[in-house]
Amino acid sequence: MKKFLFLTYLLFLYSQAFAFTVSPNDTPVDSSLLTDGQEYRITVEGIWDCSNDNVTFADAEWCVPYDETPDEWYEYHVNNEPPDDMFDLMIDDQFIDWYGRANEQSPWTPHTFSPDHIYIYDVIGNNLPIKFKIYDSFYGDNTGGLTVTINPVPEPATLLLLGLGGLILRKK
Ligand SMILES: [Ca+2]
Ligand SMILES: [Ca+2]
Ligand SMILES: [Ca+2]
Repeated sequence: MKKFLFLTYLLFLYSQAFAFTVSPNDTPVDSSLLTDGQEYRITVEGIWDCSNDNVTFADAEWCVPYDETPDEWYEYHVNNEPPDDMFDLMIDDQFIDWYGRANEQSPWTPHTFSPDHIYIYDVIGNNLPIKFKIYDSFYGDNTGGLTVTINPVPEPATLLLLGLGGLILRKK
């Protein structure tokens, strides 16, 4: 029983996901340290108001112009050149292809619009924090923000089941 409690405690420590808000301003936000070699899934959710001339709202990857139908989200490349995506949520000063999905049954695919504005990106920890920043040409007219959650992979629930399975096998 003691072993089980200790294992549960370890899993609890291991499963510490962290979540924070990235505001659309000039100041990057650092995550906590990511364990070296550990895989993590970054999930970002939400929209923010960018108020630039021909765009009002953006999520982590796509944006929508105020003078068009609200569901016509599109990609706005700086100087019309990918991969510099205006309003993107950048990781460590890099533009990335956030993975989206058309609905909950669809697989996550790179640079796909998510109607629920949830996107993911998997990374391997290297004992450093990850730097998040929203890209914009003018920050003074922005409001809102994006919520970032970082979870170790596999999910803690899977780890708990694996741990229990190991204990049961050992008792046999
Ligand atoms: Ca702006
Ligand atoms: Ca983009
Ligand atoms: Ca992008």
